[in-house]
Amino acid sequence: MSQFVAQLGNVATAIETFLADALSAQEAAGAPPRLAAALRHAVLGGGKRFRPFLVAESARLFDVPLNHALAAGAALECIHCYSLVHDDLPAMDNDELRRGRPTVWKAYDEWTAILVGDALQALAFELTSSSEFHQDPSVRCELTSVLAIASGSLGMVGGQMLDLEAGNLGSASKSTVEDITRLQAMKTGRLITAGCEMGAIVGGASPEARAALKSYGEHLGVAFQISDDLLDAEGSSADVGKATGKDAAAGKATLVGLLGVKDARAYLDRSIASAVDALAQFGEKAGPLADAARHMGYRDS
Ligand code: GRG
Repeated sequence: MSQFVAQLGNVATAIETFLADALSAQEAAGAPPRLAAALRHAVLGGGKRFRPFLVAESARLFDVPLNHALAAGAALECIHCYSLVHDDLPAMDNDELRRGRPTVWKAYDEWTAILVGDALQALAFELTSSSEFHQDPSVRCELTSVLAIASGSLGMVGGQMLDLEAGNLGSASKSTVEDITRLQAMKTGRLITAGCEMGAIVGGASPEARAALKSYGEHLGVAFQISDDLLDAEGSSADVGKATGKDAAAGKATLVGLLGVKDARAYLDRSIASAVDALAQFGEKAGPLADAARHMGYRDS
């Protein structure tokens, strides 16, 4: 088993418990039961927890134990889960299957799914700003700021806007490689990069070390997205746990669609190599992060 797969499993177990506890605390404090149940459906029992892994492994480079990186990792996972719940809505991607189960709007209804996303976004910032998890106020402030910027108009939401705009207004067919890389860097890449930076913040990294992790995250984000597009083009729905073949059917602009599978794979390989190079200063300690980048070359879910 690669260092990446082993460590991803450790982080996933710890994050599952952390998130379950956070939701239980809200339930005990009186959160409405229907919302609480839908939140559990959205957040627990699925997901690779790849973004919390990035937070934990980036922080571990500075000798931060896993427990101390969980709140930041869980906050990032809350933003990610909210984005999936909203993306699956009929008004957006209109998906009925996510993580091998019915999407939240399908299992409940649309208004509940909208409120689940809203509640998860609020929970994310409750976690980054809580003194229970980080004593240093400047760490809380920086975590909150990095996550907010990566999530908003200049990051994930902005990228989603460009994507839906191109699809709904029919301009996707005119997209260039530059358009697609910018859109994907915002929609998917910014949260991945934020995970690496949040680990650096929790670890009190030097500006140089933080910049190296940011660069790693940017290349990894590109690799992640191309591998996701390849899975959509080539993977089976049962393996991937969500509908596949949707990009082509929806006429969505992707690098795989524009460059073809062979050139997209070459782009993927270059991104993986650049991600691994960016970790040079951390030596063997960055083994699981380097493995994570290499894993993008042979992802099956
Ligand atoms: C609704 C504001 C808003 C944004 C949505 C994330 C996103 C933006 C859309 C999802 C569309 C999509 C499939 C993007 C590809 C990259 C991606 C986020 C894949 C899913 O992430 P994984 O593979 O999923 O980490 P798990 O289930 O393991 O957490």
